[in-house]
Amino acid sequence: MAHVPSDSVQESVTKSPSEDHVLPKETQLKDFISTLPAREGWSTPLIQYKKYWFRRQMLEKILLVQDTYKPRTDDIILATQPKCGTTWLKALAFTITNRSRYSFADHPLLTLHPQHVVPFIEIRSLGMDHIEFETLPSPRLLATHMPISMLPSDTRSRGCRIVYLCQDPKDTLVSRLHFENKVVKGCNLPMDNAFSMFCEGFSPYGPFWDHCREYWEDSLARPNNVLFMKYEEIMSDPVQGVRELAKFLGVPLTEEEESSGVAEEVVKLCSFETLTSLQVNQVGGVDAGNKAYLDNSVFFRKGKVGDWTNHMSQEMGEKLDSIVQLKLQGCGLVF
Ligand code: PAP
Repeated sequence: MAHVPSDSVQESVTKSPSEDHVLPKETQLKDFISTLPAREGWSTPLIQYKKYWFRRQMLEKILLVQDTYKPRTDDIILATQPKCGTTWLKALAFTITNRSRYSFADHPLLTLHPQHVVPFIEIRSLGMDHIEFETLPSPRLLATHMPISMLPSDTRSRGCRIVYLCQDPKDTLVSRLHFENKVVKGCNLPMDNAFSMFCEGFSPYGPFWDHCREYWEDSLARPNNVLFMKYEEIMSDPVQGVRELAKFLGVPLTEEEESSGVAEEVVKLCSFETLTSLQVNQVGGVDAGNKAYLDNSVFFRKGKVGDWTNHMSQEMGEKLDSIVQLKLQGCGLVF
């Protein structure tokens, strides 16, 4: 019988939903979520669950997928915090893992948005109304923004492979602010407010540093299962990034592929320039509810490292850097 934790909010901060209770039905879930701390500031209020902040709908889904998503050993999970390069990672991983099926001249990404080709575990993906995970053929390529500690525990026991992509927090914040203001009708959040909230660890799926740190530490403990990548590193040597991804995903580039320039082809197809030149990524979109409309084009803005300098002061950048540095102290992860 499904039930929600009855004791207190505190319980939700210390125990995992998959650990100690059968998952609640949706109405019970809503009741449970209404007992959690909520805070306004972003375009919609965020709810705190186990130190992380989520939109209500996301949290409902996160709790539900503990029950509905059954990890398979060969699942590949692309994990990011929002605005850290999800779209790019989806394009790269999809192209790499499907390269024996599709030619570059007639590739699905020429007519499908990268967000369409890899479904999120906990979010209704752009262009996909309902995904029956069980019906997807193996190996499944899936995406998530969930912290690693909130992935169903079977992802670990079954040895699923996880690729985590993170990005400099300053650029992530800038990207987040633009996205929020563009997607949500009537939202016009100023940078100063967004900056203060982000620095407090109050952002969708934040605190930023805890999300990165969890994946980072797991990548050190389980290097064959968790690959930790940085947006800036792929950007500075994308061919090497493709090689690294292919190797980790169990489909390393062959000598023949190396000499025929397959990695370069992958990089070119998935580049910001190519993707933004395609009609599918320029027009259309979906109503995401809650006054939000997701244009296909909204996932492509600048695609540049260091754009933060155009949107916040040097002092703000230094302040955020020092907060993140302090929070990540001792774990070896630096930005
Ligand atoms: P999501 O987490 O909401 O799915 P995500 O894809 O992480 O969004 O964020 C979009 C960012 O990735 C944008 O960054 P910007 O706002 O700083 O410009 C977007 O431009 C960038 N992006 C999208 N596609 C690519 C790509 N092919 N190469 C590099 N960056 C990309």
